[in-house]
Amino acid sequence: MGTVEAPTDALRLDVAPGVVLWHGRLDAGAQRALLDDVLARVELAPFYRPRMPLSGAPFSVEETNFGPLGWVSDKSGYRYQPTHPLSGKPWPAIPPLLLALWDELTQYPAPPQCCLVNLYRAGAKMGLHQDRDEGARDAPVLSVSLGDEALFRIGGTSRRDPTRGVALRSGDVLVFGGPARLAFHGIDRVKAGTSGQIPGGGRINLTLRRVTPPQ
Ligand code: MD3
Ligand code: FE
Repeated sequence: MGTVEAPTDALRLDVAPGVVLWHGRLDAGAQRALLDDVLARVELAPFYRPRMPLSGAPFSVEETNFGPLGWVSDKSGYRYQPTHPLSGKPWPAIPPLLLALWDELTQYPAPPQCCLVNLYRAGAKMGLHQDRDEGARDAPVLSVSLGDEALFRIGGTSRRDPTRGVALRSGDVLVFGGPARLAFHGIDRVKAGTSGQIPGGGRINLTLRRVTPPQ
């Protein structure tokens, strides 16, 4: 696996225990290359709109996945599955640049199995939640932001814990591990038109996860 471009001006910020923000980790060229790769793979696994378990209420975010296991949500619940819910086809592979970033920034001894791709068009947001559908809780989660700026919110492991807001810009990379792995988090809002990078507008977030324990 090759080394990922490391801009000398990338800034490591310790946002909270277990949360590291690599501000500006991908430079403009790397963002462009990753976005082109992501959009080519999305042709093979189009965005769809997930629905809430039980109620069937639609998400404001559209989603797809890359990798052996994709995270999906519909009326019957949340789960990981190897195929796209509409086409029934296997998800495309995870982009090599993201696999290299995972190795470099997490040092976890096994590759990620899921790259969840979230598309935020105008007005889309994601309520405060925990990611707890994964068996491999010792593995960190790594997220990459592309496109318009977002206001990310992170709290503690109880919904009542105080939260803080963090601006996420295109090229930023977040790693969540240890005490932050089960922290409540969400996206309050996306500032429309702040990047112009995503065709049709908005923001794309790529989240890498290990789903099952290695071996
Ligand atoms: C903190 N996505 O897909 S990424 C998600 O920007 C999700 O689309 C948001 O939350 C987005 O589940 C936030 C940052 C993130 C991802 C996973 C986490 C933060 C996390 C898991 C544990 C703790
Ligand atoms: Fe999440």
